[in-house]
Amino acid sequence: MSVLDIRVLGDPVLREETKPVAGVTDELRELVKNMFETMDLAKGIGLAAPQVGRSERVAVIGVEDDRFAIINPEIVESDAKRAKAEEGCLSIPDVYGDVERPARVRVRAMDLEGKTFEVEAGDLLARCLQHEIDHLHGKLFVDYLSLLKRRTAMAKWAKEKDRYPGFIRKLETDPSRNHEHPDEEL
Ligand code: K1U
Ligand code: ZN
Repeated sequence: MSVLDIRVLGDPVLREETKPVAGVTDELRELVKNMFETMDLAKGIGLAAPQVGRSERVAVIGVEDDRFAIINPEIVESDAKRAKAEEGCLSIPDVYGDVERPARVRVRAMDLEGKTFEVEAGDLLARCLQHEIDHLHGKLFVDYLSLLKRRTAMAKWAKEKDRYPGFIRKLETDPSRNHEHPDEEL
C-alpha cells in the first residue's frame, strides 16, 4: 500500500470532470486501497480521485463505522430539507466554511465487486457523500460560500498555499515527526 500525495487548490485536476469507470480492475482496487490509506493518514472522512491526481469517477468514505468506496456514484434522491454545517477539504487545508446542503440523500454507486448498491444517509455521512461526489464533478465546498465568505476563505488560502509547491501536499508518514503542536519544539 502507498500513501499518495494530495493535490491542493490551484491544481487544474481538481476542476476537471472525472471519467466513469468501465469495470473494476486490480489497478482500481489498488487505487482504492491507497486512497483509504491516504484518507486515514490525513485524518479525513472522505477522499475523491481528483484529490490524488486521478481522473476515475471513484471516491472513498470513512465516516465512523461507514467505510466504503463509491464507484460511478450518483445522487438519486435528495431531501428538500437543507442542513448547514462547517466543512473543510483535504485539498484546501486550514480553510473552513459553512455549507448548506440537502439534509438527506440516496446515492447509487458500484462497489469493488462491480455490484450496484444504494446508500441512504443523513447527518455527516450525507454531507460527506455530497462533498465527495462534488469533487468528482470538479466542484469544491468554497464554491457554495457567499461572495464575502468566499473572499475571506481565499484570503486565508493565499496565506497557506505557498506551503504546497506545485500544488502538492505531501503527508508525513513518519509518526515520530508528526507533531500536533509544532510550536512546542521551539
Ligand atoms: O474530500 C475531502 O476533502 C475530505 C473532507 C471531507 C468532508 C469534510 C467535512 C464535511 C464533509 C466532507 C475531510 O475529511 S476534511 C476533514 C474534516 O473536515 C473532518 C474530519 C473529521 C470529522 C469531520 C470533518
Ligand atoms: Zn474535499
